[in-house]
Parts: sequence; C-alpha cells; structure tokens
Amino acid sequence: MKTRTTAFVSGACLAVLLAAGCGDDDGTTVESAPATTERTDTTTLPNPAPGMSGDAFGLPDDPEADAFTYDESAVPVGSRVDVETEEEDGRTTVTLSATGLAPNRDFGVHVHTRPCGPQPSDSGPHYQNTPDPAATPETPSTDPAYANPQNEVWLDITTDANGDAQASSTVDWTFRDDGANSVVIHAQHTMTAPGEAGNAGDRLACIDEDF
Ligand SMILES: [Cu+2]
Repeated sequence: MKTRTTAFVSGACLAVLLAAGCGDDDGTTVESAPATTERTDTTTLPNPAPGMSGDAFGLPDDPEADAFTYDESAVPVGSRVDVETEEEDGRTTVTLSATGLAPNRDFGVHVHTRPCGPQPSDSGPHYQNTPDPAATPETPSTDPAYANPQNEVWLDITTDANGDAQASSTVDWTFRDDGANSVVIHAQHTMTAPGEAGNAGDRLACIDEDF
C-alpha cells in the first residue's frame, strides 16, 4: 500500500516536471544554461553599421565586400555607400548616399550592366533602357540620343568637406530582369557632348547591386 502511494506520487511528479519542473527544493540541480557558451562569435560588428545602412568599400579581393574600391585615395577602404531603388507606377527612383569618400571632389556615378569584378572594366557598359544600336562591347554608346540621364541612370555627386554626398534619379521605366547589376563611381562628372556622352573618366569603385 505504501509503495503504491510512492509510485503514484512519483508519476505525478514526472508529469508536472514535463510542464513546469519538479523537486524545486534543490535549486543546485538546475542546469539550463550551456547554450550561452556557444554564442561568443555573435559580437562581430553588424553590416550595415549603426547610423549608415549599405555597404563598406573593400578591396577587390575581399570576399566579404559588396562594394569595391580600385582607388583608395578617392574611395577609401571602409568608406560607405548605400543604394536604394524604388519602383512605382512604371517609374524607377535610384538614390545613392555615400560617406567617407575624398572630400570636395566630383564623381560620376552610373548604373552598369554587369556585376563588379577584380578589374574596373568587369562591370560592363551603362545600363540603357533603349540600347544604342551602334554600341558594341568594344565601343560603348557615346551618342547623346542614348547616353543621357533619361535613358540611363546617372547619379553624379560632389562630396562635401566630410566626403559625404547624396544623389537621386528618377526615370520613366523599370529595369529589365538581371539587366543591371552594379553602380560604378567614376573620376569626374559625366560628359554629355556627342562622341563623349556618358564618359566620366576612370572607374574608381563599384557596388554590386541587384536591380
Ligand atoms: Cu559609368
């Protein structure tokens, strides 16, 4: 009779244990915290860092980076860029914010067709809504009828004393799927005359962007 009662109590205790714990008269047996010892690697800095969304520029061989500098004096490693794209009613607005670039200087900025790569030329020509029929891979469009900021996305900037700048462009079309894959920062503002339209000097940096 007594052993049966003991067995009953033990069973009841087991049932309660599943829900809320049992035998709480001995707190030293509680061991529920080993999981916290596995989390020491979560202290790495978030990307984006607080205060600035987007990507930090790294060197072209940095596997962690989504933005690459080919000229560290103009676009230092660790300077930051954010590209936002908004499509609404068949129109597209692209906004660029950069911080920490070389101060007080002009840059040309465009949306390009191919992803960034180790070489500045890897990002290919400018994305055009209506492609210039005269353009070839060797001779990109320089016809102002096609190489203009209505048919391409231009985001030229001039940095302030801190190296910060913003630009925004709205066009009356949307990107073709996988047609545009990067934003390239060039050495000077974009030219517009026939034969040189769209040129903006050397490619200093590139941002991978999935438009
Ligand atoms: Cu460009």
